[in-house]
Amino acid sequence: MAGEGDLKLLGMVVSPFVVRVRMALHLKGVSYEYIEQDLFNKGELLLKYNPVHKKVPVLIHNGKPICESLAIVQYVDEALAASSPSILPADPHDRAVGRFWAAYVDDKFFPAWIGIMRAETEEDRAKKMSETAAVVEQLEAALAQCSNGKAFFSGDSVGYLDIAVGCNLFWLDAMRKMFGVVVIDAARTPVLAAWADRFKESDVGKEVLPDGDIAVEYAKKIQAYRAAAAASK
Ligand SMILES: N[C@@H](CCC(=O)N[C@@H](CS)C(=O)NCC(=O)O)C(=O)O
Repeated sequence: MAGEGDLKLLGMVVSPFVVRVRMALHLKGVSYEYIEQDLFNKGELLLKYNPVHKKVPVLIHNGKPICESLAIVQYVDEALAASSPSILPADPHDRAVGRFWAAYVDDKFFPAWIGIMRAETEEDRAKKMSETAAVVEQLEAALAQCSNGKAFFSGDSVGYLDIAVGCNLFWLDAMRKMFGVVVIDAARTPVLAAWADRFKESDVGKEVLPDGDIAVEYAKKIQAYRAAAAASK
């Protein structure tokens, strides 16, 4: 692993945004200190280095913070381990298309699957599932557009859009275990489903993607916390 000065990552183990950054650091082969944050009781470091949003991830490079996972991934790509292959595509149009779809993932896909997770009735969950299915169909089209028939969004190997989407996959596994729902359905979106299997089997998938069970445990803790808060009202 390459040394790049003092590099710290403020994170939370089940945050897909943090996982995304860990994937970028792994792809670049960069070593760093990981500091887990308690988001129910935010610590001094997080408040100091991300005073605007007070959210993880925050990468601190030689004392200077970078916030927002997609901005961090780009920073990691541009500023660290220059001799490692790039995460973002080299071609400016491909980069712009990658950024467009990464923004779509965060603006549409993440809120869609979180909606399934947070649904309070089966009826609501079914409604959120069908909203999410429409978003997933767009991602299937994005994969066809970006991959040119190759194994990953970025071509023959994992890159920017692969980690932008792939960091969410362990939560989809958790929801399958918790509610029996299949968000990336091989019957509706076969190309994306095959990509998801390949991504999980890739080096970065195996080394960095958390196990779905960790997300199940976390979701149960949140449910208990919300139930206790509602009962004490
Ligand atoms: N757009 C941000 C999202 C980061 C985010 O939502 N982080 C969550 C954890 S998954 C967080 O820190 N939440 C704390 C809070 O909302 O107070 C990014 O891409 O980094």
